[in-house]
Amino acid sequence: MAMTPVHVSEEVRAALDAGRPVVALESTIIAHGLPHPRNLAVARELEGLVREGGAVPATIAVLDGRARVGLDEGELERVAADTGLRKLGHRDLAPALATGASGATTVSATAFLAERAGLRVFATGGLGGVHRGWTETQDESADLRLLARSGIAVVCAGVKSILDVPATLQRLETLGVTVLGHGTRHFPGFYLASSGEPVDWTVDGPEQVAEVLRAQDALGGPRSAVVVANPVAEADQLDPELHDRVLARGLAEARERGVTGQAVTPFLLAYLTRETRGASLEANLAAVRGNVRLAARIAAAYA
Ligand code: PSU
Ligand code: MN
Repeated sequence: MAMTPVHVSEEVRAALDAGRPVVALESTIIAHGLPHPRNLAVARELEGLVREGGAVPATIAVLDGRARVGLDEGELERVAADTGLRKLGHRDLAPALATGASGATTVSATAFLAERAGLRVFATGGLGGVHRGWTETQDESADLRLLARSGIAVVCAGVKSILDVPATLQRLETLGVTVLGHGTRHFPGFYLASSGEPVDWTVDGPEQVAEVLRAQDALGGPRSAVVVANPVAEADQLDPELHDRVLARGLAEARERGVTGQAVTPFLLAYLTRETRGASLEANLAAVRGNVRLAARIAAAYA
């Protein structure tokens, strides 16, 4: 291919060349994880939070067969408004590029493209992982395998609580992905401050995370991600009792309706938003904002 398939925006390119901090943001959360039209406001807000933290935002998506690292306002609007946008994991990138397709990138595709572009820090809401009922469906997000091979720090509120959290933590251990609890000894629970599961390592503040990244750089060896698990504030979390009750119903409904594959995660997120009358959405947004703020400070400390 003559043209480079990964197009880095001018602003992001300039920041990278000057060694200034840049934070990657994914687009699936915008296109498929949040309700329209709130999603556009959120996409803009997240970019603004990165800037306030002294870093340059690089939202990543594939538009008309070109992978884009750093979107302009019109492109961001397209990601939020185009209902025909596909959901692209890492494995979908080549066919999307080859066929001129457009799509939002999941954690796996975003982490891959971010690393290709030379970024080190990435913020999202919650990672994908091992789904409940895995023994029957074999549904495990491609996020985990890709993170095991990407030298990127991903700041998240743990993994989505719709998943089997202990099984996902076990997979991360097997895959050799470093997991740090930021200011917590427990793995966060996405909508909830804690999943109840312990973490092996606790770090405090962006400077300490940057130290871990520098130590990883110095060690060399196979690249793998550092998951920075940053809990939502308890004041902003979803009521745990409501969470458990609505999630149990949502999981049952997904099964009854035969929702499978890529549709499972968006279905459950939308179900929770509807059935908690927006409370889960607010908790999700609070978590993402916190992650984006922390990611900007980590990128700045590392730069
Ligand atoms: N975090 C959120 N909302 C989301 C996601 C993450 O707060 O919608 C997306 C991410 O893009 C993640 C994807 O990669 O959900 C996981 O989808 P799946 O389980 O199909 O791999
Ligand atoms: Mn899946």
